[in-house]
Amino acid sequence: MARKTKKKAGKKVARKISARKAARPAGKSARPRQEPIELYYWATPNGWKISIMLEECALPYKVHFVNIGKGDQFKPDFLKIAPNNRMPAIVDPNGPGGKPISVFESGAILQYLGRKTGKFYPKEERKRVEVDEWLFWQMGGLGPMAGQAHHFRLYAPEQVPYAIERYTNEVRRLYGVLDRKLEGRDYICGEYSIADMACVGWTRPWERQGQNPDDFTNVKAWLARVMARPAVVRGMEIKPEASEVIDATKDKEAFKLLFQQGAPK
Ligand SMILES: N[C@@H](CCC(=O)N[C@@H](CS)C(=O)NCC(=O)O)C(=O)O
Repeated sequence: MARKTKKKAGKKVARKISARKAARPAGKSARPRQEPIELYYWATPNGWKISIMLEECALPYKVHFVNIGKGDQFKPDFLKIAPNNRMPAIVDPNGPGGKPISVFESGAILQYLGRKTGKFYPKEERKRVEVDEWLFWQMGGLGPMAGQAHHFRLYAPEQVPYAIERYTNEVRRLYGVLDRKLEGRDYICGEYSIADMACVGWTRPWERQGQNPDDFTNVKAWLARVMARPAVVRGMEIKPEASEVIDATKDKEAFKLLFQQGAPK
């Protein structure tokens, strides 16, 4: 279990998580020490992808909460590493050539960490292509469509039946695609990979997307399998202080910020 310490710096809360120290076989030279990866995160399906991967790889990391309900995603310092003003993002102090690198877009971060560690991202080209296909399927399909379903079903200030129907149906279609892919497999691409990590947070809230998991028995079993992994549980447990969390369905300012281009010009 990763050791956790918490410190408060003004309004920001950072959490430092150190990796489990693997016992080094006698006679093996020490690898350069991995300094903690800086994780810019909020507890959402896209944020979880990265906290799960960091936990699965037992990499040391430090969490910077990007409070998207309060507009942290528009702060100039954050935009330097995440020009799309969306979290997650990371800064790896031990990037290529031993120099720091920042990465934004959750799919790119998963691939980067997979290449860096050699874990959960196969090296063999055919297998890697398959993982990429399902990662991009999540990035371009399941994530955006489920996000729109959440928006129109739960957050939109007015009921738009056309949009609710369109996105609920599209998510249903995508669940069907995933269900067929999972037939006879424990994980999306056979072995557990970054494709599973990308999808789990987006299928967990199936209820909010108007779906019935009993219609997709392979997805239901896979979700239970992935959710039972201790690293997934730890990755999804990382939460800001309750007082920092704003419910955009109830808070008008947060709603404007998130959904009505409330970003400072
Ligand atoms: N394609 C991006 C999407 C990231 C994204 O949409 N993040 C959301 C939270 S899940 C966010 O930062 N929202 C802030 C906002 O909408 O202003 C990725 O996968 O990294």
